[in-house]
Amino acid sequence: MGPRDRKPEYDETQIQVLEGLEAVRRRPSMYVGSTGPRGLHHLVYEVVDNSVDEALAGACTAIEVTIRADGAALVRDDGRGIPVGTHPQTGRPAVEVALTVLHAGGKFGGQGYKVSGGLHGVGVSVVNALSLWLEVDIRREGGHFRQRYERGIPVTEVERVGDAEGTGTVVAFYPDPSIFETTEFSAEILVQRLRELAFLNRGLRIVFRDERTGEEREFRYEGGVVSFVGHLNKDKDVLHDKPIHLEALRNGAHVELALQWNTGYTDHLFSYANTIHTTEGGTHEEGFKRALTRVANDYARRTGALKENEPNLAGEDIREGLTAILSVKLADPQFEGQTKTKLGNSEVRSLVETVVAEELGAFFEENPGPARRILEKTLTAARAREAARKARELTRRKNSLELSALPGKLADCSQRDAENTELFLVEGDSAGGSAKQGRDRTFQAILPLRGKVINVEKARLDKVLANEEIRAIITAIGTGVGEDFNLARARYGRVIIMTDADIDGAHIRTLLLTFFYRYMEQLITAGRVYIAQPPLYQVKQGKKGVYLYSDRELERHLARAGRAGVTIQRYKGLGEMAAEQLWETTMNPEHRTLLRVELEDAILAHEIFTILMGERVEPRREFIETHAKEVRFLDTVG
Ligand code: 0RA
Repeated sequence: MGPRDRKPEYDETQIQVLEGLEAVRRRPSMYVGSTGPRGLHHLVYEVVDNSVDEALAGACTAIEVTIRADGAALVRDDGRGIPVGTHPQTGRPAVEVALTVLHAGGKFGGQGYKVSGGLHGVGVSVVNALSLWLEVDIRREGGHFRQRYERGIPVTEVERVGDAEGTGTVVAFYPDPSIFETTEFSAEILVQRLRELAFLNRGLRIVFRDERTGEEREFRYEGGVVSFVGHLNKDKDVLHDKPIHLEALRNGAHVELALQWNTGYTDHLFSYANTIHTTEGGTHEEGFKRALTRVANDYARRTGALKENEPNLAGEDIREGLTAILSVKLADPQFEGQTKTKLGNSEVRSLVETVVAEELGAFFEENPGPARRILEKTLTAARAREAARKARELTRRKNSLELSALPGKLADCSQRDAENTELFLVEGDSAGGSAKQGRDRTFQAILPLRGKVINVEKARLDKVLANEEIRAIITAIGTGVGEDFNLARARYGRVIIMTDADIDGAHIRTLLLTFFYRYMEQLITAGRVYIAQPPLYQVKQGKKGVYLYSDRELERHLARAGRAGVTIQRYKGLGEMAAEQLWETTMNPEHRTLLRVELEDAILAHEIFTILMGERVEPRREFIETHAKEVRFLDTVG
């Protein structure tokens, strides 16, 4: 029965379908997170996840993702093909049900590692509802079938357009511009996620093609998470050549872990549940950390590296310089937390702990060389931590003495409400002076930075905490750092980095961002770190003056206004601006633009900071040459 044979207004399933699609279109953020770039790219991930499911079921070997020249996205796989036969409950072709009924999902009652919660697994029907058009192309049962939809509604039947050999699915779609702020896909964002998926699904071939530019990439990692760790450590000096790998399938759950220590001072544990990056951690991380701490302490005691009267090694010491990927796949993951990226299944904690303790214990026994080097590093870290503890106590506000402990150069605000207040970290004394004069002192605090900000990528905790500028920042913000970090203690709602628009300013900004990323990551993920945007130019024409924030704005302005009688002032530094100007252009919430620092893509951020601030010079030069002006992990906030 085709749509023309039906009376749509009386057809209950059809009405339900329209209502369902309408609900998605009315509140898209509920389904894909946002209508910004994040939500846009989520559409592609949603389709790709279905193809990955086919791969996990052993039915698919390759996935192709293409951004077509017209800007549409296309995902092709060689899986079994979405079924086209009649779906008994609705009397409609199964593929149409999958694409129009919310939560019908790809699989009808199939098992496997189904993703639930979070934003993933909302179903291809959501992608369909949010697309201007979508075309699905299926090869199955010897036939080639096709159907087209517009804004989620079928505009053709499922048509058999020919014969076909083999099986597979192609989904092509163009996001609805009336829903999304932008419909331009970013090759870089897609590549990042596709590579991650290839790492997390060992052996799976994922091809990316950007027909707008001709770029083509292929990802396939026979080493899976081991390759992933190798990739993350590629610009680091490592303590043992091969990442440690362990894997187990127990109680229907799959646990896989790769870990490798490097000579650095920070730890990088990236955990996943059903290939979703669990940035808020959860039970799998807890189980892993417990096991690692236990195994290392047992080993240190047994070998006599730790005497009976000495206290246990702390988890953070053991994890110093560790890069690890922990991936669990389970049937019914519970995602919790603010951003639904915290794994909640309690059975996973002991499962991971048991598996890791057994296998890692065996590794330590069988590989005394690496074990000894890791242990030595841990002991050094423990000593440094003891030294740092003292430094840190000075920077932690605890009691009624807190005010006297605040840095002397901090010009605090009068309000003490941590929601609406702002801390400006300002480069240089003269800009600091202007900012102090220009600010609204009720809610804006100024901390001028005059000394050198330490590069935290190259220094251990004790050194970092001994740095005067870092200490002032930590004390002013009030949250503590690392394991002690507590967002509830933040003294300000926003921390705003305000540096000059030159190379030195960019350098200080990167140093500060590296510090926040490595020591106060949650401040960033909570969306509380910003970058001020001072104007680059003031253009005057007669009595009228305007501020312009980029070369592009300047060009546009001059094209419109003409050049007659125009004077252009270029600001070299914040210090050149009068207090009133700084307030009007950069600090006044009514007029300013702030960039919010986003760290959604932790892997990309890790790579950028390692390259920008790490030991190796060559990758840094290459990076700067190819990405001279971009600050790619930043998103604009009006
Ligand atoms: C339902 C059932 C089966 C496969 C799929 C859906 C399927 C969905 C998508 C979405 C993108 N690519 C896909 N490939 C397959 C299993 C069908 C069977 O058992 O033959």
